[in-house]
Amino acid sequence: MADLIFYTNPQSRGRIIRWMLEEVGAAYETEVIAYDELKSERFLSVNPMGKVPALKHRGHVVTETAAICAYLAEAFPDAGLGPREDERADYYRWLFYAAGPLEAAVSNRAAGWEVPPDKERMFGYGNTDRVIAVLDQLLSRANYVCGERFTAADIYLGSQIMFPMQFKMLPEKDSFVHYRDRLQGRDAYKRANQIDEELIAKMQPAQPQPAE
Ligand SMILES: N[C@@H](CCC(=O)N[C@@H](CS)C(=O)NCC(=O)O)C(=O)O
Repeated sequence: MADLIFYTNPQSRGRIIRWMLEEVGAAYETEVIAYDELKSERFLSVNPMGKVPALKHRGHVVTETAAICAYLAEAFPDAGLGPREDERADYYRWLFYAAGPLEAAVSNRAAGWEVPPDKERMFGYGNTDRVIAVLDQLLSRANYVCGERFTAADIYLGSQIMFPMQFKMLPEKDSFVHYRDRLQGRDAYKRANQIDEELIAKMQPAQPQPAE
């Protein structure tokens, strides 16, 4: 059994972890979990939330996509994806911003719900437009979360921008588009994408062939 077991579905946030794993470069085994198997007893024993992605490393389970990214960056320091000392503030700040305020704001908006103005104080993200404006400020001042160096925080934050933008759930601000283009040019991103696209193709039912 491999040291690293990656539980995923290629049509899920597992794509973020595939990208992270490809950046890390360590050997890993993939277990594809179909959506109708997520609440099976077998998978619930890995993640009681019945959600993917999940990772098992030397017998220890990590769930939550942002936590898995941070964990892998720390477990494989030679990949250089964790923060240097002077990058820690930005790294943690924006990693948690993406997993908390950004994700909640984008998914609530996609579900057609906005925080009523008189309740903004109660919600960690307050107001969706402000969340987006702050992100725009961040990405207008530097190429990456920690300045000029790519880190695991870009894998997570970048994915939380790229996916919603693809589905028109986030506006195509110039700073987001330039950031997306920088990230999508990475070899590990392309490799990860290809692996998941191939898995999706295999999962599709075979199409009837035209008669000769
Ligand atoms: N907070 C979790 C969310 C994971 C999540 O919602 N995964 C979705 C796929 S993108 C899932 O497994 N949905 C299936 C279900 O809830 O039954 C994370 O960041 O990893």
